[in-house]
Amino acid sequence: MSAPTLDRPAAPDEAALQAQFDATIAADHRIEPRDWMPEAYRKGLVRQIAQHAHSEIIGMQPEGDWLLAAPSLRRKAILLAKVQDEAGHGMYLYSAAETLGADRADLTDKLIERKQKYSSIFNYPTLTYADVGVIGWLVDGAAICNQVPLCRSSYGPYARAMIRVCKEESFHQRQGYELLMTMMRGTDGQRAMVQDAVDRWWWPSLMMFGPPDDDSPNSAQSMAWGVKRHSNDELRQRFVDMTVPQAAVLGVTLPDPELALDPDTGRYRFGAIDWTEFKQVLAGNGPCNDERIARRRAARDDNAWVTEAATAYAGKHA
Ligand code: FAQ
Repeated sequence: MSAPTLDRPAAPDEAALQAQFDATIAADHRIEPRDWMPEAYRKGLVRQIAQHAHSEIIGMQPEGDWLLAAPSLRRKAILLAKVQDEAGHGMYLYSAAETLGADRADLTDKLIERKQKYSSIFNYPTLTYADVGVIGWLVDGAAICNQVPLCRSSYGPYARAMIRVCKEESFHQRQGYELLMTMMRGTDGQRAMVQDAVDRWWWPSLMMFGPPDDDSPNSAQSMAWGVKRHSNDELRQRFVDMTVPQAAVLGVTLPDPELALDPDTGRYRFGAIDWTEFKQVLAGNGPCNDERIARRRAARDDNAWVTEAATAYAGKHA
């Protein structure tokens, strides 16, 4: 440490800053943007928050495909509100990444150049309106399971963004379940549509929680820093335990013959997940990867003039 002068106290050295950071984490207090943080913590957060933000923005596409074909004005209004909410979630999350020094346009470029990921789940197509209900029930249900613990994440802006996001996701999950309930009270054809959608979305929903714990390179450090609070497998298990009784009430069969209650643990055992499919989707070879990225690229390029105009306007008023 350099000698203090009368004008300016010496900056604490890195070891002291690290000790202060460690103490904040150990006390389960929040790290805020103005606080010193290790570079690896900052980079890890940008990685996860950007992946999360991209997921919200790309996640508008599968359901957005049904906006013009919703079966009634009521369903259209609900879906429109939901898709708009996802855009809002993306914005809160990009703002949280900006507090870490990331640049929003740069993050979008990295998404489009496939240098950053978004959730595997959004690379599957929505073939019928039942898919809208199943996305609400299963995909938003999985997102809630994953994200409620993130409300206690060690990084303040991320944790606070998650509080509002989770409240909105909870509405999304309920609208999906209500839509499916309505369809299940309808015709045989509607019930078959719901079952078909459940068959297609169940396994990809389980993959949303990420690779198994013994193959998850980021989990240990992320949990030590209090960014993630539970492991991928623990959250996946919670989701299964929560969802199986809901499927029974709905009257659908989950497509896993090995799904059974373990009387010793009170939790549901389930079959093996196809991790080869997961890796293929992450590598860009899922059913809709190319389409999703192409549409995001077109949105960026076609609307560049809006960004330019808004930037010029803001510049004039600065
Ligand atoms: N898809 O070491 P881990 C939503 C990547 S939002 C794609 O276990 P980590 C709302 C992972 O990034 C859904 N990539 O990583 C909605 C890492 O790659 P990297 C998104 C995945 O970070 C609903 C590598 O694999 N939610 O649904 C996936 O500790 C309806 C190794 O993995 C969030 O992002 C995957 N499924 O744990 C919107 C929640 N899984 O970065 C519209 C916040 C893993 O090293 C409609 N994120 N990867 O290149 C998280 O909780 C964590 O980041 C995990 C992954 C759990 C996703």
